[in-house]
Amino acid sequence: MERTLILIKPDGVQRSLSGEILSRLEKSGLKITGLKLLHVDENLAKEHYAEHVDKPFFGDLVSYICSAPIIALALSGPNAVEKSRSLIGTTNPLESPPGTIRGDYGLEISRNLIHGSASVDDANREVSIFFDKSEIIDYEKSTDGWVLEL
Ligand code: D4T
Repeated sequence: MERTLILIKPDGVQRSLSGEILSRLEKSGLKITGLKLLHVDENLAKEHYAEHVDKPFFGDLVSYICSAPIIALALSGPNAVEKSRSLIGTTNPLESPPGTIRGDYGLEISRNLIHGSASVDDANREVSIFFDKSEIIDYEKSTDGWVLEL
């Protein structure tokens, strides 16, 4: 089953939106298979955002993600990457439609509340950065057959 990495960024946690965001993701049918609160250090932030190292916003991005605790979660399900990205919305909250997490709760690109892996390859890399294998739990729910045609 496909898996993706979601981060509820420091602004999401500080604004007490963690429950709301988790609830939206969970209600989609995607399954929480990893979950933790952590304070990202500079090394982890630089590894996670390595693709942006040459961008002008890189320094601010690293200090923002390190500024307060975040919640990391692994979500599993068919097309988990694409589905969660559609629930999250576009990078800039101003352009993100109502009904998306960023569209409903964000105002600025540099405070966009949540990260979701952009591709399956990114997801595999990012899940392994944030979670040890032993922290990912695949399990069945009695409702699986009501979410998916098994
Ligand atoms: P993440 O990676 O946080 O899920 O965001 P996206 O996948 O939607 O967007 P991204 O990788 O292009 O950007 C990563 C991160 O950088 C912030 N950002 C981005 C910023 O502060 N200023 C900018 O001009 C851009 C393009 C927002 C998300």
